[in-house]
Amino acid sequence: MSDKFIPIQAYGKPAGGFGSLRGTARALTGYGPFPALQTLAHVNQPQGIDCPGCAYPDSPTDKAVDFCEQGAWAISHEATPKRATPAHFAAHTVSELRKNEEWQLEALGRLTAPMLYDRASDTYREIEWAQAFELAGASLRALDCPNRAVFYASGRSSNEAAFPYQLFARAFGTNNLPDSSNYCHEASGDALRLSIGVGKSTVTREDFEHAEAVFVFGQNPATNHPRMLGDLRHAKLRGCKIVVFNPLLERGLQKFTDPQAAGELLTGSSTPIADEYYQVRVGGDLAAITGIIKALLEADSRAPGLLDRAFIADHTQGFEALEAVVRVQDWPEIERSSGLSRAQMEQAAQLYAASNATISTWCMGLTQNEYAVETIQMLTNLMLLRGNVGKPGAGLMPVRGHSNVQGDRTVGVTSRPKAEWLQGLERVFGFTPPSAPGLDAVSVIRGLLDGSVHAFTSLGGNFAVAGPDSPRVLDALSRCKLTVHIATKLNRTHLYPGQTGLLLPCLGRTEHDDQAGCQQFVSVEDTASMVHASTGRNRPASEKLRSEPHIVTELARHTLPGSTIDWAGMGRDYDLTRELIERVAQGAVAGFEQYNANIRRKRGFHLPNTAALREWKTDSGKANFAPHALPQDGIMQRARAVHGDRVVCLATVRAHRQYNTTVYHDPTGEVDRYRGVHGTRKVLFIGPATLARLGFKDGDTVNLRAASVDGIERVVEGYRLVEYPIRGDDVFGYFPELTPLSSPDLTARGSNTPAFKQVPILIER
Ligand SMILES: Nc1nc2c(c(=O)[nH]1)N[C@H]1C(S)=C(S)[C@@H](COP(=O)(O)OP(=O)(O)OC[C@H]3O[C@@H](n4cnc5c(=O)[nH]c(N)nc54)[C@H](O)[C@@H]3O)O[C@H]1N2
Ligand SMILES: Nc1nc2c(c(=O)[nH]1)N[C@H]1C(S)=C(S)[C@@H](COP(=O)(O)OP(=O)(O)OC[C@H]3O[C@@H](n4cnc5c(=O)[nH]c(N)nc54)[C@H](O)[C@@H]3O)O[C@H]1N2
Ligand SMILES: [Mo]
Repeated sequence: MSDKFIPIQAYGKPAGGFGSLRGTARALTGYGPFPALQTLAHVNQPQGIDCPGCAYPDSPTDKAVDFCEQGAWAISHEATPKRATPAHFAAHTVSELRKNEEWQLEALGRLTAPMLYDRASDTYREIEWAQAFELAGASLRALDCPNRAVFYASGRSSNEAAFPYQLFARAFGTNNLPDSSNYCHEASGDALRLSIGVGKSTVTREDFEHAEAVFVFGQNPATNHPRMLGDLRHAKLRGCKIVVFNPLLERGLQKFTDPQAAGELLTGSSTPIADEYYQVRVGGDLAAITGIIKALLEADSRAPGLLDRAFIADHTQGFEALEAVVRVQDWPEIERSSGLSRAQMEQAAQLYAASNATISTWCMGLTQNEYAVETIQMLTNLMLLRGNVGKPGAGLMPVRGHSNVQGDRTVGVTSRPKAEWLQGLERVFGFTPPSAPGLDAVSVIRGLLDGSVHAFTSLGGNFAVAGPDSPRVLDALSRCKLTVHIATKLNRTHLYPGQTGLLLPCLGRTEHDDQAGCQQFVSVEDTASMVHASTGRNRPASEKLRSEPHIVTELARHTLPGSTIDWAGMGRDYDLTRELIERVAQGAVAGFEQYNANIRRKRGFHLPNTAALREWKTDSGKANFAPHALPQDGIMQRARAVHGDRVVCLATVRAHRQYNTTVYHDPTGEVDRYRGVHGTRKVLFIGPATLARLGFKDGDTVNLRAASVDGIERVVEGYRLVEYPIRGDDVFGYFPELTPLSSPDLTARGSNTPAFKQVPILIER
């Protein structure tokens, strides 16, 4: 990234603190004297802007400041003064632009005008909006079947954009509505729906004030949900126990100085976060949780009273089956598979048993594994054993990524719609939507590779770079008849246009959205199911930008000329869209009654969570214990059977200075503060024992080759090995650069989430 190579240094300080304040200041100054500072004052405030950074809930009490360093970077990059103008595109062919790294594309700044790819000159050229819509509509109508088209959504768009988007796809005739959730928390939703009848968090931010223990699995909140660290710190100061499961010793989970707490900042003190830090193996959580359940059951049989028998009897089914499965798992196998000792799991069980209200949170460390659904169900089993669902201070909390990924799902963006939702669409709009499931993200990859997908539309995101096999998927996109990208910034996926290739620039969430003289606001749902308004204030980056709802509805109007749906109305009056969502949701999603009135309340409204109310919308009408034995086979075993025991397990993670595929350029060269990385992203963290076993040493430069079993070569070159305190054979590095090593065949069972944390690779000199 920068020419200056600063060696990797261990980060000895607590996370947060002045480093975080300095980082925030860099976000503000690195991009000039723009509206970002004013903008930040409104972030996550009532009547303000919802931070596009992450989906962590806002503070339920009034806080003058409720954003973080990472949010400041996300916002300052949207509010950048830099522009990727038509002149820039005229001066650089698409082939030239492809030579840029991700951060360089991002650094070009905001897109300013609608553009069409011109094959003869290999450039994107400005066109009129009306022409863009007509071209897209004509190409879509020319497809031989609606299922040739795909409508991808990244979870950053508002409900008011996502709702017409899914309506458009279905009125066009397809459920091909993959979303970033397919790459992310799909396994959480699948596991929870089967176990407790609802695929969302049962926890609200208030619960953190009452929890006696919080178990944090596979999550790095200092980088990805910094406001959560504030909640953990407060909980900790009250005496709540924090128990972490993570193969990496993440700094923020060890020690944290709250940059919003003046006392700690000035005295240089910090709060230790984790009471216990269990370094599980990658993919070892299933075994670790099995061990904790086993220890709990054993302790309860010695001294009864540790299980919530009344809850188990009244609210659950399947307890005996769970007991039977867990009883036959032996400790040596559990220890080997989890990477933890029996004593550690017994200790975790004791901490769990001593708490009367426990929250479990998790993120990508659990979902992007082959046995993700099984793992999350075992975690749910553990929580059910002590009635930790549906009481204050307790519950299950998948911590979502994109700021409105949950809302997009709620308003219908999914390739597997519920029958009630489709019935609602039929009732309100008078057409019969397709009922066959559509393609999820990984199935779209296959469809692109085998040529059965002909048209690709995206509402945000960086589809190809975010998913497995990116180089092949990018090439396949350029063989499409149509590509349409609705985006704020240029990214690599846009640089592989189809026969008709459109790039449509939209307003960001921070920007003032005026429709026919009337200011509009949008709504978003956070990970705790709070739906609240977001009102942009900044002057749009260009006069030619259109809002996402406008672009989506105009695309629909031009594609479906005979449609009786009021597309134009939804494009200019978001109250109408909310009214339509409310009507479709009747009988399908509870909580949208009086949407337009409630969204105008100070902090919006909460969508009720049936499991949190102990109503179980499952097949059995109870919370289901879903037992799973330890797997006898797995991605790593299969790869080792072909490539031998030099195969190691690569988990791809985020650095501090990035937002998914968006890599930020920090002028100081900082890449990943808490892991001590400066100057380069091409590092591979590796444990001392693995280094020795494979005959390498710290600092060696290596190539990484996927231990593929499908005969396809996947290689990245020029990585530096960094010795890091990792136990066992797991290695770690950054996505998106390492994503080309992932194969679409390696996914979580059932949910088809790519196993981005379990990529079998070989390290070569
Ligand atoms: N600033 C910033 N914020 C973000 C994002 C961003 O890129 N930048 N991305 C957003 C999105 S879309 C998402 S989904 C979230 C992602 O948030 P996280 O899930 O925190 O992100 P990752 O970097 O993927 O971190 C995964 C964590 O899991 C650990 N881990 C890996 N494998 C395993 C395992 O098998 N078991 C266990 N127990 N742990 C494991 C890793 O060591 C790491 O700490 O963040 C959201 N917020
Ligand atoms: N190897 C590996 N791969 C992963 C992961 C991993 O941990 N490891 N994590 C996965 C996860 S959890 C996720 S969620 C996916 C993310 O996958 P995506 O959501 O597809 O990717 P992003 O990088 O978030 O998308 C960034 C782009 O969104 C556009 N954008 C930004 N803001 C807006 C807006 O307001 N409106 C519109 N229309 N466009 C906007 C910009 O053009 C920007 O370039 O990546 C997945 N890929
Ligand atoms: Mo995500």
